[in-house]
Amino acid sequence: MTHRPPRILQYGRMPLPALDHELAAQFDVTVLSEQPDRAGFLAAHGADFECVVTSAAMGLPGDVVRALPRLRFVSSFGVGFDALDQAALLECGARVGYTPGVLDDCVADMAFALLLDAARSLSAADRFVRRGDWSRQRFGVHTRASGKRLGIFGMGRIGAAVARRAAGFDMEVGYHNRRPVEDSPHQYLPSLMELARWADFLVITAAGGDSTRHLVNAEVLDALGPQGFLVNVARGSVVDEAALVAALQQQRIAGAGLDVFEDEPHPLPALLALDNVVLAPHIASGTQETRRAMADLVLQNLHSCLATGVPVQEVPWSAAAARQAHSA
Ligand code: NAP
Ligand code: 8YV
Repeated sequence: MTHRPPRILQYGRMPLPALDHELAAQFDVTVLSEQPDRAGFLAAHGADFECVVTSAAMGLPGDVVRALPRLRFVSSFGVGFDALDQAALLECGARVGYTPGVLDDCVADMAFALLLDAARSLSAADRFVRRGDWSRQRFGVHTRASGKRLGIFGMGRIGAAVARRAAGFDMEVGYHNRRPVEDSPHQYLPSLMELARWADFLVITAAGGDSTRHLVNAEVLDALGPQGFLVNVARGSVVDEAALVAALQQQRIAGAGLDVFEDEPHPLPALLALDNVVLAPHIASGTQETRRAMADLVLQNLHSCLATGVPVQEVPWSAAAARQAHSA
């Protein structure tokens, strides 16, 4: 008897092409984004799928979840789950796996790359040399990063990795979360406003979603002040991007380094015209090593779900709902 591999609905192409190949080799995969009539396909075949693979960037909207009446497992490439429709997934009782931990170092490295670039105007210096301006004028002097105050908004896994790097730059670290972290050696600031007022560099590593939407607004940027720098490697939604553009244009803050934007892949056009901001296309986890580790965890979560019903790494609200259902 031939053994049929399990059917998987892949929401779109994965951020590591090797993972597309591995999924296709191990499962019977249909890529939803490649169906000419997505809604028609879901209406005709939605009931055939128990497993979905997606990514933090693509997410999983409620209309797709609701079109899959037998959905049991989701495996997402990434740690952010703000683009997965939590209500729809809880409603259908699917167990949701994700990839925390394995990307902390690379995302923290990127936070420091953006911080140093913004402070020392490295990207602007590169443009200056390439334009041939060096033989005509001086580049100017910029801002020291070592020994300054680093404010971390979101002292979770990635925030802690940023704090560890700060030690190498002799920086004093403060942070804000909704709750202080037990046994943290760093100073807790009870509000984001106080953290921004205290910090020279404000690095955002808090989760995205409704609870953090636009928390970094014009008032917080003014608290950071004209000598202060903002770095965002978390989610664009945490920052009011229009307010940030105004603060950068009016030099009410000194500069910014951004890996994430409110409407990806469309940063506000005004950002592109500014020399005091460094822009990256959501690549903080984008190294071969880290994307490989994320891909391995996507596969492990899938195999574990199929073998035991439970992913190796489960999104907190999915795990909490399963615990509750178990104890009821
Ligand atoms: P984590 O360990 O869960 O940390 C998230 C932190 O955010 C926690 O310290 C949490 O503390 C804080 N937080 C959440 N909601 C908050 C609120 N309303 N106010 C204040 N603090 C809040 O997550 P992680 O693994 O470090 O990842 C953090 C985020 O980075 C992810 O959610 C993802 O969006 C982003 N990310 C981006 C990239 C990229 O490529 N740019 C890569 C990976 C991750 P409390 O719960 O105590 O408030
Ligand atoms: C992903 C991310 O690479 O993990 C996350 O939350 O934002 C990044 O690591 C990106 O979302 C691709 O899915």
